[in-house]
Amino acid sequence: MKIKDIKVFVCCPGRNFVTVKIITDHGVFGLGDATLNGRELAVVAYLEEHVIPCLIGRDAHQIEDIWQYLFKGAYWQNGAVSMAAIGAIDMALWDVKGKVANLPVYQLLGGKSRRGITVYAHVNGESIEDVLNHLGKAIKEGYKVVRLQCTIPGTEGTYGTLGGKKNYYELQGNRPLPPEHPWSTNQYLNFIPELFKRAREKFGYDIELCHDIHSRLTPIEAAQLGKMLEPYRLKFLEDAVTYDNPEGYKVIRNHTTTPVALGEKFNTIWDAKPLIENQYIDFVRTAATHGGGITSLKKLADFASLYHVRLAPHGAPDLSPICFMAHMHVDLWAPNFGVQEFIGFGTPELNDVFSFSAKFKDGEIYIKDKPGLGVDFNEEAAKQYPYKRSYLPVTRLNDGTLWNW
Ligand code: GCO
Ligand code: MG
Repeated sequence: MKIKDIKVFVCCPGRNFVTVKIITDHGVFGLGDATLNGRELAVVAYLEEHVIPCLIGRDAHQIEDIWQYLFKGAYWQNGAVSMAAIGAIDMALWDVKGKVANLPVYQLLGGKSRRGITVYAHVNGESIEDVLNHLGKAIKEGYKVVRLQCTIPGTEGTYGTLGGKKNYYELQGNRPLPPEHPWSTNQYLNFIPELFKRAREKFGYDIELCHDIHSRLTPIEAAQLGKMLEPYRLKFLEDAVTYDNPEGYKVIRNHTTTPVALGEKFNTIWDAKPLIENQYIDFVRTAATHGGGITSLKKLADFASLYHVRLAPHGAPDLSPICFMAHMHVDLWAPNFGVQEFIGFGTPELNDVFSFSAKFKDGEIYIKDKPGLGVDFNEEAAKQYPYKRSYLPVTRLNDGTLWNW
């Protein structure tokens, strides 16, 4: 079964997505997500100019060889742009294989290890009261794990909060240049323990809680925060510091028993390797799109399992439903799955372009057994939502120094 054609679509049903469609000479097609938030067209060029011409005529069944060919064969390895391109091709090939085998992808990985996929919801607000109200609603809806983010008083545009935006804190569109947000570590460290204290006072310890620092702290500051949060027993603290220096995570580990999650920006298993083998982290958050596809996640899961590290795949809205469904299959299979980030099933615009069958019940997601990934892409609908150049924000300290957003 040969690869006959590969198409790349860019659309913006609320935010930008890059979608890859691999068409085989048997008529079967597969879909992949190549979205790299704020740098979408770089991946399109990488695919169209450098990847697709090499793949036409190749055997669509040789997923592993194609992965190696695109990774090792390029000489220039790693990097978010190239790995998003490889991730999309890889997902699309697993989709094709599943359709040909007439089996859902999780069956090809080894079958189900669990009944449903436990997810964590985003709960955010402009004040502690606001967050607690939303947390109460999330618990009523059935969530068992929730991530809490709150505006730090005086710090407009705090990561993870709405700050006047209607739907989602990172909602894109018509941003001619990156917006800039202020940041004060001191105010943040003064405030966050109170948020979790109040959440525990009001809702007790049955609900599992997480928090995303979004790489705003230094290792010793993150260690301090982890220690201050110990009485509130978090499921994990996410992205405490940037991951470029794994030793930073050693500092955190040496000072606190608050569990740590990392990896939404990992592009390869080698990014994760020192953090996992030194047991500096508890959850690895690599996404199929940014980490080179299902083939990569399969290896990462097996490697992580040797060190009691569990998967908590990235599930932000800048990953398309194709990546979401790829995660559903990996999560169903992986013996060391932990929890899946989940931001809901999407807006009407999104569901106009992408369709998939999944339902939420009692904190878990269940997918319908369909051959392949079980997701569809409506090319005609996508044309109604043309690409809009857009950026993630940047952060500056009060004195103007550029900081990690
Ligand atoms: C998360 C992430 C996202 C990222 C986004 C960047 O935990 O879901 O941190 O919110 O900021 O994916 O494009
Ligand atoms: Mg995050």
